[in-house]
Amino acid sequence: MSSSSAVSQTHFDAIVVGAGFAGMYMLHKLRGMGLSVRVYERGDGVGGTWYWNRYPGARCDLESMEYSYSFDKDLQQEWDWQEKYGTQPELLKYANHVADRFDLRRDIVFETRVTHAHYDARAVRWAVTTDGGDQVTATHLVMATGNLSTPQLPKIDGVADFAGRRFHTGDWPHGGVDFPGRRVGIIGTGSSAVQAIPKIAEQADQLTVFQRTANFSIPARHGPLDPSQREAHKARYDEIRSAAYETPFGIAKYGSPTQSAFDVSDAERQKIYEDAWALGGQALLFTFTDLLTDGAANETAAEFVRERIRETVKNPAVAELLCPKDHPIGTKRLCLDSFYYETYNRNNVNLVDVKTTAISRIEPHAVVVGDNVYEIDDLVLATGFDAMTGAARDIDIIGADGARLAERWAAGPQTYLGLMVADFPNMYLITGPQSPGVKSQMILSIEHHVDMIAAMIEKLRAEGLTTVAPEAQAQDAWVSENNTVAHMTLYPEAASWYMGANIPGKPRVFMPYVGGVKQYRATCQEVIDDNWRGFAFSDAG
Ligand code: NA7
Repeated sequence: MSSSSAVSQTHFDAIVVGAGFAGMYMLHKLRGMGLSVRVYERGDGVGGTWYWNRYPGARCDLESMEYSYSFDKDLQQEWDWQEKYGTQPELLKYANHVADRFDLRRDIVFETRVTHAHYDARAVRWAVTTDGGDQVTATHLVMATGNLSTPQLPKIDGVADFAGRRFHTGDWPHGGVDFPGRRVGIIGTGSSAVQAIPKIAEQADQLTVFQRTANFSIPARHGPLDPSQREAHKARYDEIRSAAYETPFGIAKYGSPTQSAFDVSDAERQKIYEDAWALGGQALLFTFTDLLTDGAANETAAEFVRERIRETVKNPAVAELLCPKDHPIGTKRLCLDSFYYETYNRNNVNLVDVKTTAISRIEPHAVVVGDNVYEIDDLVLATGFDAMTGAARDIDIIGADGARLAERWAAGPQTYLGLMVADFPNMYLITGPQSPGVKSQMILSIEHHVDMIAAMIEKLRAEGLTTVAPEAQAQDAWVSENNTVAHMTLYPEAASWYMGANIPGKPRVFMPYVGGVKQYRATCQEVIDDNWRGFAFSDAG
C-alpha cells in the first residue's frame, strides 16, 4: 500500500495505471524527473502478466537474458537469471526485486482498479476514479495496462454453472492448484494451454483437452542457464541490447534472415529447419526472409513442423488433429513447449476436436460436445484475453469534448505510433495497439515507449507548455500505414487475437505494428528529429 502521505494527496503530475513491467519503469522514470506519481494496480503485488499467469508450466517464451530491463546497468549486472527462459516464479521474483531496489511500492496503490478517467479541458487535468473510492487528478495519465491482461471466459452455455473447481490460466490461484486424483478438462490450445497441458497431465488422473484450433508449437529446449554463458552475455550486454534494436522483433538472438526459402535446395532447406528445430525456441521462424510474407515459403516451414508432430504422436488420428492446417505458421503466436506433443502419447490424456462440433454446453460436472458427455472434476479455461484493447476499453475513458475511447475504437484501435490517441491530451499508452509491442521483445518496447513519454513530458516542461496530443491527420496516416504493412504479410490470414478474432463481436483489425522494431524505432526517431512531427504541443491553460 502507498504511504499515508501519498494517500492523502489528491493531485499528481502523473497517474500510471498498472504496475507490471511498463508501470514500474514509468514510475521510476517520472519520479527521477521530479514528478509526483501515483500508480494504481488491481493486483496485490507488482509484476502484471507474471503476477496473474501462475498456471503450471508458465514461462516466458523469450530468453531471460534478453527479456529483462536494460535501463539500469547495475540492475542488469547484479541479477542472475537461473534458467534460459524465465519461469513465472522467477520473473515475479525479478519484478519484486526491481520494486524493492527502486523503492517503487510507496507510490503504488494495490488492489485498486481505475474505473473512470475523464479529461477536464479547462483545468487541463485528468480526473481519475477508482473502485476503492479514490478521486484524484493528474496532469498526465499513462496507461500501462498491458496487452494480455483481460482474461476471457468463453461464451459457452453453462460455463458459469460449472460446479467443480474452475480456473482461468490468466487468473490462477496464488497458492497453486493440485490435480492428483482429478479428472480435468482444459479448453484451449494456445500458448498458455501448451505450457500447462504437459504439467497437468503429469498429475491428473485424466486430462481431456478440448481443441478448437490446433497451434504450431516448437520445443523450447529449456534448461538451466550455464553461469559461464550468463557472464559472457553480461560482459557484452550493451552491445547485445543495441543489436536487438536493429532486428525485426527486438531480439538480438534472432537477427534478420538473408535468404528466401526458395534460394536453397529442398535438402538444404530441410537441414536448416532441422538445425533450427534442434536449437528450439523461435529460431525456425527466423530462417528465411519470406516465411511471413509468402504462402508457399511459409508452407515449407509449416509442413516441416507437421511432420515432427506426426513423428512424435503415436496415434495417427490424434497426430492429424494436432496438425495445424488453417493458418500459416507464425501468424498466430508461435507456441514454445516442453514435451507438448509427447503428452498426447500418455494414456490419461484425451484430445477432443471442438472445431467440427463446438462445445454444446457446460453442465455442473461435464463438458458436452454434441452427443458426447465428458465428465470432469476441474475445468481449466485457457481461453485467452481480450487482447491489446480490452484493458483500456474496460475503463470509462473520456477525452476532450466528450470523446469516449471505447467509441473511438469501436471499429478498431486508432492511435499515433501506438503511443497516443487524438483528442485524448496527455494520455499515453505504453506498447499500445499499432506499435510493435506484442510482436517484439516486450520489455525493450516498454522501455522505448517509457523513454518517449518521458521526453514528451520533458519537452512540455522545458517549453512551458501544458498539453500534447496527436494531430488527427498524423493518426489517420499511422493507422493506414499499420494496415498497409500488415497486409503485406500473411498475419491477417489467421483468426488470431492480433486480429481481435478470439472475441465475438470485436472488430477484425490487425492491431500490432509488424513493420519491425528497427523500422518502428527509425520512424519514431524521425518524428522526434522533426520536432515531434504529428504531435501538437500547446499551452491549453
Ligand atoms: P490464446 O492464444 O488466445 O488461446 C486461447 C485458446 O482458447 C485458443 O486455443 C482458442 O481457440 C481457445 N478458445 C477460446 N474460446 C473458446 C471456445 N469458446 N471454445 C473452444 N476453444 C476456445 O490465449 P493464451 O492464454 O493461450 O495465450 C495468449 C498469449 O499469452 C500468447 O499468445 C502469448 O503471447 C502469451 P481458437 O484459437 O480461438 O480457435
